[in-house]
Amino acid sequence: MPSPEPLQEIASLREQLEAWNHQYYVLDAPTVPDAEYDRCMQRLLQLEQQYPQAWRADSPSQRVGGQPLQQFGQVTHEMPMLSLENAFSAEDMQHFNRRLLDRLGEDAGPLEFACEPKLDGIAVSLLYRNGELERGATRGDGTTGEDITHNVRTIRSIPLRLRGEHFPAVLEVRGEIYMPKAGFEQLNNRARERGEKTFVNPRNAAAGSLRQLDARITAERPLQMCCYGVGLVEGGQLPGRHAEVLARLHDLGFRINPESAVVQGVEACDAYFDALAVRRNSLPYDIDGVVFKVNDLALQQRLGFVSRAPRWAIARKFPAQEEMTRLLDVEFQVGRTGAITPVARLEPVFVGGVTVSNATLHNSDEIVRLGVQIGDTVIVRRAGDVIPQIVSVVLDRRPSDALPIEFPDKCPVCRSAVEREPGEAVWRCMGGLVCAAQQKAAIKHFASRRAMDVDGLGDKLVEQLVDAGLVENVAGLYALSKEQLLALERMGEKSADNLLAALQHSKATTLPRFIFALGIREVGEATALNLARHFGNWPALAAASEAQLLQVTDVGPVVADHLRQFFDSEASMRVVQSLQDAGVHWPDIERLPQQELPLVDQVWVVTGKLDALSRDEAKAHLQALGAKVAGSVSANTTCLVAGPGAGSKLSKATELGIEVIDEQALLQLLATHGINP
Ligand code: 9MJ
Repeated sequence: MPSPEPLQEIASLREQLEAWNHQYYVLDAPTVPDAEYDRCMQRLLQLEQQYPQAWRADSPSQRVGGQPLQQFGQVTHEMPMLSLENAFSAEDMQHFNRRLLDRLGEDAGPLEFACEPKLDGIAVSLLYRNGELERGATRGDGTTGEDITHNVRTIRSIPLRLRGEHFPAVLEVRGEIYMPKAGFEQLNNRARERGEKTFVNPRNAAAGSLRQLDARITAERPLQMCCYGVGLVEGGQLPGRHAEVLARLHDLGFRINPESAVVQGVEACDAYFDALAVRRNSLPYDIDGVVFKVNDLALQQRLGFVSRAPRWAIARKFPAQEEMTRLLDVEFQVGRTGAITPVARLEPVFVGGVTVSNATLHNSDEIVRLGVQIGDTVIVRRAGDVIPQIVSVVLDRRPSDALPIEFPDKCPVCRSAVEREPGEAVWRCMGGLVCAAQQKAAIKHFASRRAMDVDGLGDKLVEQLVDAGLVENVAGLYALSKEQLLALERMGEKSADNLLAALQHSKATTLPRFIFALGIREVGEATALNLARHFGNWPALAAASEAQLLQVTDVGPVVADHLRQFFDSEASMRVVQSLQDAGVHWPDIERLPQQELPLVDQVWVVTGKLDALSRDEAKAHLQALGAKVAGSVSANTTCLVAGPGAGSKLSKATELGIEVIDEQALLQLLATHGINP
């Protein structure tokens, strides 16, 4: 028999590790560094190996997954797991409310509702007996599901033992297992790096991860569970309102959705729905609607069920973000830098709140990865303002006359050769400024608001000018005459005058705008600003060696190379000279060598949703002050800017004791350095 000390140590390590798990995965408030957690876990594993008689299924060491199963067992739910009726409009919600009041009597109104984001994951049931997790099961058909106990044990936000002492002897907790968006992206990035198959969306990734016979695989997947109700309850009492039950579940160690709210009356449900719809895409997980539940459990009992759904709940759905449609054709667009992008022409389909008839296919690798052909039925996704994407092909709907997509071996616009640099996914037209597509794109960029800001020079007009042979490059704009303009279709006297005035006006610019307007590859607004501040004037920049360019914040070997190529190109320099000859001018600016920038040597991270700035803008401003902006939080991070919806980066920063500021504080900091976005 082992002496009591190691057994005591095992018990206290288990308790400590579970407490940390709970803080980290349920409360989002880690208290110890990862290294300390890892040391304790190693110690526990070592002791458990030494004293196998101390083995327990609910030890935190078991969360890594045990021996693979041969197959899943079946579970018959003690109480059926119901589905939800759907609503698609405020009108449907009114009908729902009407039905409730018809059953309960007018004086029951206005009813109190619990509102919860409807997570798009896998519904599961967890059965706890005497506080211990005994069984986890999928919803399946509502009556029978699959036994996934071995997999749910690996999910850190699921307690293996209930917390506290007061809980029903038998408690079935229900909720949704899902994969947060960030974890999904990371998982797919890793799969892509290894040349493995990627998951279509977070829901499929969650389902695939749960359906593993080998729980060691599940253990490595970033799964979460959020609870939204109970099933079987025996030998104990729970509170009388749904929201109170959820609060109780939280006390017992479960994660519940922090967005949940209680409101009075159906109009307040609509307001909750509208507010969440706005924030939908900035939440760290996918939701497909809002679930509204009559909060009073006694009223729920009176309302009962219809067929397979409760009368007391409804799921109001957001417009779908994925729809099926047909791929009619693929066109190849040539961008400013010659990059050739395949664009899918689709049978118009209503998705994500708008009618979509184009989607990007990114590059030739993406076409291969999707295995898509012209004529295929495809699934199109449009989430928020992101450009629509094709996520997958419905292969069993492929028509017999489907055509493989052939990537062009010549530029579709100027017939120049196309090339792809080793390691790059993009093919480029080598025609440079000979290519009308590149000419047009370069001029559109030059004239755009954040570059030279030529008012009234829209995309259509640029196309007309290039097609009419009036302008070949940006310098040509300043040589345009009123007569030439008047000869264009739909160009009146007044518009011609306005355009000439706008061109004249644009000549007085700033050095950062001018650098940005040139459209040098990989030189965005932030880099242009850094270059301007570093060199102070154009001749110094144009003469800078690669080594000098590398001194500039945000400039790495690739950008330095693009810059040198631009300055070494006679054609490019001729254009710059003609612009200056035409009167384009800017004041030199005060040189701010890198060493003197206020945030030099600092590493910043930006996460969550910002209001006044986009994350990219915040990043650009920080870089302009000399900071490096990183994608993840580490011990080197100086400060984290966290907006609402910040997730794991915020936890990590808190854990590491790194300074965290909100957007307001960032704006103040920028203002003190003269940046007022
Ligand atoms: C989801 N999917 O988030 C329910 N759900 O309640 C929430 N699903 C549900 N509640 C009863 N928040 C049946 C399903």
